[in-house]
Amino acid sequence: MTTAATPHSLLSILQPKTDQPKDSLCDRSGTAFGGCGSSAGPADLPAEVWEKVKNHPCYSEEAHHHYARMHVAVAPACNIQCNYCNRKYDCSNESRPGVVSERLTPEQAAKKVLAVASEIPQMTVLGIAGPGDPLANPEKTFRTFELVRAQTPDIKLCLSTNGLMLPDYVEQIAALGVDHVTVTINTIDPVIGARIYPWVYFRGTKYTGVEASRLLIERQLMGLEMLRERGILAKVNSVMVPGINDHHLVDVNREVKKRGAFLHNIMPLISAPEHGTVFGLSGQRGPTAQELKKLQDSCQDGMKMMRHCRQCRADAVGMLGEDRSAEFTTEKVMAMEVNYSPDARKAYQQGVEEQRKVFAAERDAELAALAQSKSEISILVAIASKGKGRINEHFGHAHEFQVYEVNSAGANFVGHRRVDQYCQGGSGEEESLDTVVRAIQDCVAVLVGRIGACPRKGLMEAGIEAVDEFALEAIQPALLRYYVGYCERVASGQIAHRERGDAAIRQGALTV
Ligand code: CLF
Ligand code: SF4
Repeated sequence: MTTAATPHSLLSILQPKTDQPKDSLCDRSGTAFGGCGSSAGPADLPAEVWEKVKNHPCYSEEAHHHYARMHVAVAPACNIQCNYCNRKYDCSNESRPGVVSERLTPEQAAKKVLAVASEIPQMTVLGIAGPGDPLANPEKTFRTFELVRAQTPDIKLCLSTNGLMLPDYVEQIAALGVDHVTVTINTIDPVIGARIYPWVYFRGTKYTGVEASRLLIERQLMGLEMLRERGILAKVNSVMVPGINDHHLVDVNREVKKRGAFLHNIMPLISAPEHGTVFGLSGQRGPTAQELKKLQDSCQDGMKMMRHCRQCRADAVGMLGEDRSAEFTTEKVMAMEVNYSPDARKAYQQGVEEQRKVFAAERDAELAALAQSKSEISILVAIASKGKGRINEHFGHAHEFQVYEVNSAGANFVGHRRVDQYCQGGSGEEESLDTVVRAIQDCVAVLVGRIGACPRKGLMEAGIEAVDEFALEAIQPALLRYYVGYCERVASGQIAHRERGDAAIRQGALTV
């Protein structure tokens, strides 16, 4: 289980500055906004790469505030076994454990893509990510891509695989115009692999132990190189399993970088007995929020790190962090009158691009002002947002909080924290507030669209300042302005800056 530090009381940090411990001065390991990570912008990337990532919600952190993806669950079979997976559920390489998706035929899937594209003009990417492994179901996967490519050419095609069969299908992937492939690589050491993968089924033979892992790793790394040779953007997902591959993932990062991976997504193991997985039943814990951040930080030198993954379900629809799949069940989709208009979609997306330019200009203005700051302080701040890059969610309605690290170099996305909604049936729940506090207790503040007096008081007692003065504003500029004000209050002695504790990544069963 995760460990949670005792929250500081905000009242207790309203102390004279002389109380400030020396080690509370932040490190400056956070990097400048826009210059690193998947928040990279057009100035940081070759033009052809920027074209591929600019509206892909997974390959660009900044794009994920504005664009949506959808998955179609056409691939039920799998050819390996992972110790964090229970076959009753979706592939845990990209889905949270405990989630079951509705299986579709390629024809049903193609109709669903058309329906979603008509209703959600910001949906730009179709991904196939399970519920098993897409390349263990090649006919269904490629037939779906063919149908979608023919009917909706403005939608990018994306694939996520364990990599075992990637070398065999890379030509077909390239021929279909799939621009983005994710390979889940948890280790490059077969001995470590034997603790994660009990078996691999390859060309009619079942391999076990170290031999199975060696085969899988060879095929994954070979597949990665083949993708690079064909100019296909590759992302690597790794599941961080404390005590098994956590330290080793730095080596994985180095090797996948060498082989041309564009982005590395280190995800936390989500493990609980109710998932019925080997790890869940053996008590294997997932990482804490700060353990995950520390590992991601140690890997980001020269490599783009994805930190905004939501470990979505194999039939997810909508912006990352929201799930609209219930609006697009097979029954509803088959009954829908579809009105797909590429021109209407294009016009909507042009509007989004205009908005992004405005936000970027506001952010740059705040960054220019911040450049005068000599502060060494670094803080984490949580955001309540329901999309479009704004602070526009009521505290009590939030299913998740987005966490940013802010220092004098800028504001960087650190990750999201899933929580129980505080307002359930119109009234606040004390237990839900506890889960929110556990999830964001490494933050000094939460910026919200609105918040009531009770949760504001509860947060303050936990040392977290609730701030609604930036309601509806763009996230990045607001964070920078909050930071400047925070440093001024510290400098004037109004508050003392202290190190916060760790925070918990939610482990229990998740259904959306
Ligand atoms: Fe889907 Fe994956 Fe493509 Fe994205 S998801 S196949 S790359 S379109 Fe994205 Fe979801 Fe994380 Fe996957 S947030 S689980 S990384
Ligand atoms: Fe499960 Fe995915 Fe691993 Fe297959 S690749 S065993 S579906 S987590």
